Amino acid sequence: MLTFYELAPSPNNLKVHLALRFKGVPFEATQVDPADRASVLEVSGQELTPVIADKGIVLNDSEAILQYLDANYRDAPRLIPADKDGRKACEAWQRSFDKRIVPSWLDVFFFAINVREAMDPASPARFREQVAWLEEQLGQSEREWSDAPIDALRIASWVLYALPGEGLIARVPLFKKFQQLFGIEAGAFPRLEELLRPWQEHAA
Ligand SMILES: N[C@@H](CCC(=O)N[C@@H](CS)C(=O)NCC(=O)O)C(=O)O
Repeated sequence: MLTFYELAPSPNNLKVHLALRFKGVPFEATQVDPADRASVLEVSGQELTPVIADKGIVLNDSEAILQYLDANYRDAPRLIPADKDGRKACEAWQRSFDKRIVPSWLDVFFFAINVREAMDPASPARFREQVAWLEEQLGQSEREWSDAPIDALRIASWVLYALPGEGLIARVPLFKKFQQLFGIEAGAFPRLEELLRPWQEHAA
């Protein structure tokens, strides 16, 4: 069975967790202590998570892992479009989305995990502004979001920190703190909540 070396509160790890659950790939998660990378170093030769070990192959880097899963679990639904144009559209979307959402997200995240002693008090509101932009995009976009699950997965791997759902909070209690700090009211972004619902299940 696939082994997933997981640092559960981290977004790149959440991305892989979501991908495994979306594709229905059975896996065993080994939780990584952020202060002790020995197991990860031993299995992969480097210290960063996520890492998977599967069928004699060891892989790090979340994007590489997603590509691997699509290439090696072909009976499961694809995450990333198989055609070049579809892939390019997803990459363009990711660039514009990351540019908007990540800066304010990072400030709150590093504060929540005690890497920063303080955060800019404006960061949660800045994050919510970008989420409002995203809600608008979901209403206006002519793209069919379900055509490229990777787009929704990428949204989920950032925005689930603000809208985690009970299952993710039960699995990783730190998500309660993230949810409180980001401060999004339930029902404020209905299109986004609908998009996130299956990913809340996959995250649990
Ligand atoms: N590009 C890599 C980045 C990996 C990465 O930065 N992992 C973080 C967790 S998300 C990590 O292990 N950081 C080291 C640390 O927190 O000490 C990926 O997408 O997986």
